[in-house]
Amino acid sequence: MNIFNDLTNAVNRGINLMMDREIRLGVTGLSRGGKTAFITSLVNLLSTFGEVGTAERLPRFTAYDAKGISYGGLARPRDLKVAAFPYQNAYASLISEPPAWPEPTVGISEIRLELVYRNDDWFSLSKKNHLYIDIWDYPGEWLMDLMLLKLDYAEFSEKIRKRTAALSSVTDMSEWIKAGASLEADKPVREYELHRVVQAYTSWLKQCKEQGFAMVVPGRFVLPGDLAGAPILEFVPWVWDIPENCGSGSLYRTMEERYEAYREQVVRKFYRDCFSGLDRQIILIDCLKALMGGRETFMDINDTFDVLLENFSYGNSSLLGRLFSPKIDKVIFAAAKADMVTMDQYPNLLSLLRSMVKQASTRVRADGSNCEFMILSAIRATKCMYAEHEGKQVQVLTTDYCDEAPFFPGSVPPKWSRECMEFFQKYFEMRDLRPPKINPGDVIPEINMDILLQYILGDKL
Ligand SMILES: Nc1nc2c(ncn2[C@@H]2O[C@H](COP(=O)(O)OP(=O)(O)OP(=O)(O)O)[C@@H](O)[C@H]2O)c(=O)[nH]1
Ligand SMILES: [Mg+2]
Repeated sequence: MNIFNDLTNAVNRGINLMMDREIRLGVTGLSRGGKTAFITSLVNLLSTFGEVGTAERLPRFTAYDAKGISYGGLARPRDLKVAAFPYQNAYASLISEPPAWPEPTVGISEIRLELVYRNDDWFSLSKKNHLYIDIWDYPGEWLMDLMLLKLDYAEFSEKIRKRTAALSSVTDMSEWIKAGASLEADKPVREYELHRVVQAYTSWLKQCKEQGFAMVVPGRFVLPGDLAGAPILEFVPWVWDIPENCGSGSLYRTMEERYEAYREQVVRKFYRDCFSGLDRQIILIDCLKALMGGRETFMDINDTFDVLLENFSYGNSSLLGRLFSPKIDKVIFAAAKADMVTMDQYPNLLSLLRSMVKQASTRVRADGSNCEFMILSAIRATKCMYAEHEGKQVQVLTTDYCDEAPFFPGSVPPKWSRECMEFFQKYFEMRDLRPPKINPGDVIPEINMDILLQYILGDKL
């Protein structure tokens, strides 16, 4: 029965792919980058398709009216073993009193939605077409692990060794470096001693994460999920001299085996589950946070996305290609949480985003993918208004909370420079905004989601 179901699924998927009736949308973003907020808002919007007022709410999603789209409901997920994306919980927390942001994600989940739209082909018997949108959510901490796919244990160790040199003045790594130096790589593993070093290394990774660094690997060390306490997480990069005779059974070889097992059984599986076969990709970047973190964190994000995107397959998707080697034919880089700045800062924010992902986006484009940039807020927590200041009209932000006065957060530089960054760090007011107040049943307020919908769905309908 199972084999029959699997076969039916595979055949259905094949037909959907050939008919171009499926979009596998990859939502890519670091921890706290806004992935869950984005998916929640997207599902919320799609579920209003067909209702009165939707076209007016999404004026730049021109395909909506042109194709008479309506929401077809939740579709059968592709993988029945994966948890369902907790949309109802996320929406419930947004409309609760007081409203709360969706919880940080601790595992993988999937949601598959169906859209129904008018079939204008004169030769077709059916008047309706169906488009399935498949989205996966996951903890941002695990995303960085994708870079390990291309590194063996020695290369991984070398990468971390270089990082320790680069970050020695901005993070404190003395504990694990010192503890690790007393390990004997050519002797049999002594689990208790190794465990102490693993813990110290994990504390350093957590510190890096808190300081806003993106390259925190292995990601499962900071968020182990169901692997907590498993031996597969008991290794550290070897950043010390390697003795000549590290035979089988030695500490070095044992850690190498564990790293390889981690790479194959954890990271490759994660990649297969969440990222293989993507058609379209949205890359969410929190530019303001990166800039606030200082030069090293800003550069770190830049380098990180460059390395990360190497793991995806970009290019034009032909009919057969869709079936046998799917490629991402459209990528959108979005500066997330744009509601944290006033509208007059949007051009600068966009320009900052472009400068941050210059290398990565150039490569994506060179591979033949269509590539766009935009500013976005999936869950808009502020409104931009005019207020009088020293006799002039200036833009300010207001929130739904009457205990919060209108404020001007500050200006955003159009690109990175030391002076601009220092000015930004000193004067920009980066508030922890509370979510907007949403009445039950109301649509989640957002910025530019209609542009995004037109870009990712417009040509598929
Ligand atoms: N102002 C504003 N804040 C946002 C928006 N989207 C997300 N946030 C903030 O960013 C935080 C993280 O958003 P999430 O969507 O949970 O981020 P994530 O990428 O899913 O994070 P992980 O699950 O940890 O990987 C939220 O709790 C909000 O504080 C937005 O559109 N506007
Ligand atoms: Mg999340």
